[in-house]
Amino acid sequence: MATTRKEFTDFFPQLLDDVLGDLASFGATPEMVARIKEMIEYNVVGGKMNRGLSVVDTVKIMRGEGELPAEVNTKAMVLGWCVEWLQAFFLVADDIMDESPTRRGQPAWYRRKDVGILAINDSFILESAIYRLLKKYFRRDAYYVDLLELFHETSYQTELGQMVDLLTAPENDINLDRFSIQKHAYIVQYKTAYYSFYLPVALALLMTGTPADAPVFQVAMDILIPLGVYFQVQDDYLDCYGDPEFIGKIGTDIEDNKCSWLVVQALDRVTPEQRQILNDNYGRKAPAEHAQRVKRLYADLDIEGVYRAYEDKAIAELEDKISKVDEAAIPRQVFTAFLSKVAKRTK
Ligand code: DMA
Ligand code: MG
Ligand code: MG
Ligand code: MG
Repeated sequence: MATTRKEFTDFFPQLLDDVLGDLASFGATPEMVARIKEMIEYNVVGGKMNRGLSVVDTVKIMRGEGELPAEVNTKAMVLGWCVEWLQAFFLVADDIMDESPTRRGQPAWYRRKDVGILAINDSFILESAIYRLLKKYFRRDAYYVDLLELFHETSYQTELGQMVDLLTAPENDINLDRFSIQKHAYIVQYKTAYYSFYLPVALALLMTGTPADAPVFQVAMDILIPLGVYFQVQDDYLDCYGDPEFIGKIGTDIEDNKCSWLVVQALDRVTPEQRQILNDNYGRKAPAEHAQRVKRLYADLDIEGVYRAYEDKAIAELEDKISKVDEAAIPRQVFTAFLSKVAKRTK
């Protein structure tokens, strides 16, 4: 049975207590503890939790379903929440860098009057909490160092992806030549696919006793990276076409001059006149007419239709890849469970 959001959420207070309790040994005053508590609750909870749930579900599938023994369940929950903590770290920083007004239906953390630039340091604290939890629950396990390396390497991958994402989108310097399908592919693989898709499964593999150098990690990577790329293409699509009420965030990719999948596809199809329109309207923070003009151009090029065709093809290719996985190495269900959560998502 797949883990429910309630089971997963019910585990959170224990981990929050762990992180807050541990602050005493760092000389934290009650005021510091209260602030960190508020910061963690604001940023770590409230998402879809698919990444965290996937860790627990993958552990269940790897062990052959059934209820997990209490100790295994606890460890899987901790790793799942560590992925959610990592996500919170990236999102707090991402919203500052993208100047996003909202996240998960509330003001982005840095937008709060009592936070502002402190949000940068708060993102570091969110990251550090991961290593406090790993130490508490895993330091005696043979694979502790493998967990640490995996979190470190995945963070590095994400940071490199974020760097290219931002370098490709300078303010007040519009140059459509910077955008390309290859550039987009690098950005989404690095900024999203590793931490959102490969990490949860790799953690579950380590937890269930897979040696860190086993070939199955590459098998998982070969499916989860394309799945993650598809997921970020959806995110780019929803930035423009999603309902902000429903997705909990207001899109900023056009205004931010982002190398989004939509603009890359548009560039592949524009006439010279249409390219000029893009050139004159993309990447402008204000007035809103600029972004509106870009959206009209997307409509003229039927970018939504291009997206739907891409989506069908991506799903078919992933299903084909999954069908070829050797069940003896890793159950296909690890991947089908993931794909079914992501395919045709609207949030
Ligand atoms: C997301 O990129 C990547 C990370 C590492 C948070 P994004 O800015 O498109 O995400 P969102 O649309 O959620 O702001
Ligand atoms: Mg963003
Ligand atoms: Mg971003
Ligand atoms: Mg986005």
